[in-house]
Amino acid sequence: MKITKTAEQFAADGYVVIEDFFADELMTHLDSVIRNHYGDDPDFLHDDAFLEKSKTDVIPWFPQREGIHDFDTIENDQRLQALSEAILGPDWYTQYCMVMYSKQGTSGQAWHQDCPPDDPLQHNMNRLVYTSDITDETGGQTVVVPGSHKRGVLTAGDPIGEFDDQVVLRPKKGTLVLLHGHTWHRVLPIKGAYRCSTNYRSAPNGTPDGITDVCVYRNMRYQFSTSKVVEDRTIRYPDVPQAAS
Ligand SMILES: O=C(O)CCC(=O)C(=O)O
Ligand SMILES: [Fe+2]
Repeated sequence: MKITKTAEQFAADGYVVIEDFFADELMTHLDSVIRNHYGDDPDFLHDDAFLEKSKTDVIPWFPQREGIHDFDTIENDQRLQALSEAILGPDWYTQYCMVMYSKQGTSGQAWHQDCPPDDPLQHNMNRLVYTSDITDETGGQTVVVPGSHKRGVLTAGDPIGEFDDQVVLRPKKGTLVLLHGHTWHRVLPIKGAYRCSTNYRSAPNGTPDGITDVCVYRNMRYQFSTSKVVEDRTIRYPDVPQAAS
């Protein structure tokens, strides 16, 4: 892996995919820790209104906050740290390690930006690790719009519509995906038994800790800490002209 080239590619595209980054045994182990934690039928954390409006069906888990250390190996990986530093600059920091789990038949995630791009320099970076294969059969593919981290705010519109220039990613077991928080991205519906990714969220030095508290969807800006829609972005069509009486 050429660190400088990878960082340049990230700067241009707003994401980068590196296959076979993590060893198979480590992935198998973490996948089983994740499956054991969630069990067969985990409950959704968010309220129904959020699930309905956001078209987002993920159940987050923060293992390190519960004293589970299995996930530290990735956090401490020297290659991942060097790559993070090359992209985020000196004194970048880790925000948290979050597992995101979705059940079979759920809708994945609608298009979003993890944080508002109002200030282009303030952003998070997702360091996504996949502990099992994501294929067209399992569903749950991650979809990105290359270069969209430089296009400002995600356009309002259909929360799950397609973009002409979208690219579908099918990360395999052991793949690392680095994803800029302003890049337009989504997750397709889940067809397999379950779908999970583990995100080691990070940010450049000086980025506020709560940078991802407000998420931008195509139909709203949503604040997680207050469970509130802070901006309605639903497209309103002009009124049909009234016939003269
Ligand atoms: O799980 C994925 O592939 C993407 C998850 C995501 O949207 C994120 O980590 O912000
Ligand atoms: Fe995201």
